[in-house]
Amino acid sequence: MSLIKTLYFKPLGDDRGSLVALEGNKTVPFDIKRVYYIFGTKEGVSRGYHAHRNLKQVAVCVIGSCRFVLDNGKEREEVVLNSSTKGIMIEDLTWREMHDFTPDCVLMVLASEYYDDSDYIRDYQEFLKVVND
Ligand code: T46
Repeated sequence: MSLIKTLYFKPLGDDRGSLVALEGNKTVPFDIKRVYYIFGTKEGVSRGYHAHRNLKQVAVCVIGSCRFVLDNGKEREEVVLNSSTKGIMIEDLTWREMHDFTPDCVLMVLASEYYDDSDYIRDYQEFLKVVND
């Protein structure tokens, strides 16, 4: 099974333009406790390089694009996010890296938990130990 789980959001368009609605436990498969967005990423900068012990997230590039790398300790896959109607699901215990941000990129992330610094695993060797134990 692929590591990349893509979610497609139906645009509710009319002749004025488009609208996408994301609802917890409906379009997004968890209760949404937090929303954050990443923008103004400098050229050549990569972000992420961590995993979470207990956090599910959906990431959508609402403007521009960036490339995600997901790694479960056994496989590594990548996907370009470049559409406001397409998102990816990021499960617990998945190492993530984000690269190739376009200057206009606005990456929106919906999260199942409140921010908790202690939930982060920032060392790749520690991540491998946790997933392989
Ligand atoms: C993830 C990827 C996709 C907060 O105070 N609250 C928050 O909710 C978040 C997400 C971050 N912060 C603070 C912590 C740092 O001082 O904002 C600063 C930047 O966060 P970080 O370096 O963790 O950013 P990224 O882009 O490396 O990672 C973020 C999320 O933290 C992470 O959970 O999955 O985006």
